[in-house]
Amino acid sequence: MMSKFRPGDEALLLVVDIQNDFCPGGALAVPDGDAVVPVVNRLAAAFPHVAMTQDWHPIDHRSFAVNHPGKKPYETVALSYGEQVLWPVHCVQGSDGAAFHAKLDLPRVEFILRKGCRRDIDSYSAFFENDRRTPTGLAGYLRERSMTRIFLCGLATDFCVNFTALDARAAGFEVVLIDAACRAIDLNGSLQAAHKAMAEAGVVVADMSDFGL
Ligand code: VGL
Ligand code: ZN
Repeated sequence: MMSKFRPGDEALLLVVDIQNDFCPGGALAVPDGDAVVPVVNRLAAAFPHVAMTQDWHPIDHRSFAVNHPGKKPYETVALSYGEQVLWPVHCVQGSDGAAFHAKLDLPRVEFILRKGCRRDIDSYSAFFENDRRTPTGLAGYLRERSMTRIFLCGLATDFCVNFTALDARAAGFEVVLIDAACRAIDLNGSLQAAHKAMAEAGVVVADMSDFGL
């Protein structure tokens, strides 16, 4: 079969936040989130370089509704850097919920980026925290490794994957979204908005056959 993409040394598969809390039964379950696990396992075999992100919050994190008296999950608050959705407690540092899904089988992962570690700033994007200014170091890592293209999969399409894709484009990387290996939270039309924003930013959408899979 012809494959449209032949990821080489310049390409990274970035596996976003496939953690227990984002899978069915977890604290912030993404519908059907665990369905991406076997797809990502297959996909990773087509990539020389694979990295992962891990949402990794302290228990007193400002994105948790319980840390805002009177507020409920999925309401929003104004924080110093702008509007922030309040989430159920999820991906607490060191908890089972923060662990990667047990069926992920990615022995060649080279790099794990933990994000959302600062109490006062959430971090959807793997490049910048939600203040849009505090870098995570990922852009520097990619540049130092001479990687120019990032292929994205994981959870959730409309939050962490979307913000990562947009920041990657803004930083000058080519970005390919592998839709079949992503699932969304879809809060108030956020999935449609994310697809539109990514398309406008020049994110290319791929399916599994593009990798000969
Ligand atoms: C995420 C909400 C809160 C994600 C992380 O991984 O998309 N969403 N924290
Ligand atoms: Zn989070």
